[in-house]
Amino acid sequence: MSDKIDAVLHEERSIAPPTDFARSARYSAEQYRELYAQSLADPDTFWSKAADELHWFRRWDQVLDWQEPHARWFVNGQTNMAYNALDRHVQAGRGDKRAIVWEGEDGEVRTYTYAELLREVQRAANVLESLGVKAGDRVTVYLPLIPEVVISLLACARIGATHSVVFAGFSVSALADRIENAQSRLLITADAGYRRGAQVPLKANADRAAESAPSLQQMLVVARAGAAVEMEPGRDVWWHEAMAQAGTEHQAVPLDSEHPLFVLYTSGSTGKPKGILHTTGGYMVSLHLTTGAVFDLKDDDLLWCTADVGWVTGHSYTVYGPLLNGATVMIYEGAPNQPDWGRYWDIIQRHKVSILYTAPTAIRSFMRAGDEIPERFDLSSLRLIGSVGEPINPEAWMWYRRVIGGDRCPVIDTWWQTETGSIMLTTLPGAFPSKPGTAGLPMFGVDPAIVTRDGEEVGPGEGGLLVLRRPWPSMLRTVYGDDDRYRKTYWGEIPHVYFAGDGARRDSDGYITVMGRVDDVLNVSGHRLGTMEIESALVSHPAVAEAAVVGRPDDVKGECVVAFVLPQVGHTVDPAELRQHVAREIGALARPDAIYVADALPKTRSGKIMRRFLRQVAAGQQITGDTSTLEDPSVLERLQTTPAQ
Ligand code: 6R9
Repeated sequence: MSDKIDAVLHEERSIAPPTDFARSARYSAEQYRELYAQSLADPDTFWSKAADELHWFRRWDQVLDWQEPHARWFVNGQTNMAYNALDRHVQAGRGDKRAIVWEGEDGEVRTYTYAELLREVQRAANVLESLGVKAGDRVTVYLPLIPEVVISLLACARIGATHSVVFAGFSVSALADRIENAQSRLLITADAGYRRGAQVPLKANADRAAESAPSLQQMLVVARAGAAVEMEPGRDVWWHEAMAQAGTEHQAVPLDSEHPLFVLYTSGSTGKPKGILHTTGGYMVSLHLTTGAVFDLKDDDLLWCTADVGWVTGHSYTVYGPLLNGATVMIYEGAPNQPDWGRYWDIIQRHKVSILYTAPTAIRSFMRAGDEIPERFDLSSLRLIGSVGEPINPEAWMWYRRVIGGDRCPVIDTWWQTETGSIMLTTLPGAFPSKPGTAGLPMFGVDPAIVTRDGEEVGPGEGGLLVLRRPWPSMLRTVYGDDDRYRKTYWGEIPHVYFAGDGARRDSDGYITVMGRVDDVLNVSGHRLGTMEIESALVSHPAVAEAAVVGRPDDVKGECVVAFVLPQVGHTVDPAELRQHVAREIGALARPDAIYVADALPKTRSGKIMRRFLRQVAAGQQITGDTSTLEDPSVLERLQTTPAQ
């Protein structure tokens, strides 16, 4: 893969930041430029200043010790994540401020002030210690999106136990693999969780996983759903019983800056999931900085990041980043269509959410359901809306801005990864004009480049591989238990730079557009096309709500374009017209050879389209490979019997 990726979709729109927003924004364009320049020219000063905004039990001796590919940040510093996220605010007299507003799928609402959350976390830290959990031990967390998940994470961080969250939608074997890989001694779970009204038997799953995970010694079980479960004497403890007995005093443990904070598993395109390891000090500093800057946080904001805590977005921008900033977060337990597609808008209206951070897959589902649904609600409390997780198609971006943002809220498209820990690329709201579908500029200290396989930079507008040329505080430290895989995957592909695995291009203003995973690139008649651009062209047709594009081997062209499309509700897709539309938007080169009109696409539980299965469908092959991370495996069966048009 030595070639460049052709950039074919020409998006010319640029939307200036609203004047009101810009006037009170944290950063102007000039301030950003000055600080960004400093962050590269004098990183020691820049990062020392950022770290000094937090509490350290012992100050660091050195900002960065870089022995490629291993970084140590804030060397020999001692701090504590939970202390900075909670105690610091309570001690400063902000204990009465709301930390969490939580809403269950059934409508129950619970709020925690900072003082209340601190008490719960202190109790939970005492519970963990009474179970014998010590700094350095691993704790797997398999919980629904309820306040106890936040309390568990912070309690682990408080005592120095390394948490490993496994999304509650994952299967028994996925859970067992992750417990085993992390060698966790404790599992925190619940009797059951709710998913679209139905109960998910978490404790029963955990019991089965425990059979093949010998490291596991104990289970702490939250009573969430009143489900009947078996409690194994000597191994299983009810959360509420243990919490009732625990004291509310607990001193946060001073931990080395490089103390492991969490492991989070992310699927590689091949092989077993990788346990991405993050440590304490650098992650904390990056999260404190980026949450304040990117979301332009104000004291009275209510920030709603819709991601489950099972994903990195939930770790970073539901839990750690906002709490480090003393912000109030909205957390909603359930699905966006419970009881109907108006649920998010109802939550925003009732709780007066001011910042919404969600994923393109959700945005496209809302588009598909129709404008009339959000239009029934008062969304005027919103002042900023954001997107993360996938490339956002320009049409979805425009829809998001118009229908949800009322043509008033800046839209931030944020590119980052489980591995990067925090937001790497975005357009700071209020400082710069946004371009639909384009993430934008690097965050402080981030040094991106677009290169060929040989590491040579490509010119403006040309597509290539996205790399980061220097370490940043919240970068992954290794792949848990497999440092070799860390070296090879991230620092071994292209010499001396971090390889993100994504294709991207940079325009003459320096804005970077991320075009998707490099594995998803097509080669049509010698032109390398990113799937995202063809998908964006498809979605810009009024009859198409969502699209996924893959390549199919072709004798003549090398590869040809195969499109899977979901019709917009109330529309029918005319394949001939759609082909013409793509040809008009991008060029004849990208015209799909085959179009499948589908009722759903195969997605992971975090909403990312799994194109490798679509490639198999398109080629008429058997489905092979691990389908365990799919939200709904039956989608594949249906697609296999759908005729291509
Ligand atoms: C935070 C998160 C990472 C991959 C990443 C890229 C894709 C995320 C994106 C984006 C284009 C954006 N991605 N944000 N692509 N524009 N704004 O999603 O982490 O689950 O590890 O996924 O998601 O392909 O490499 P993670």
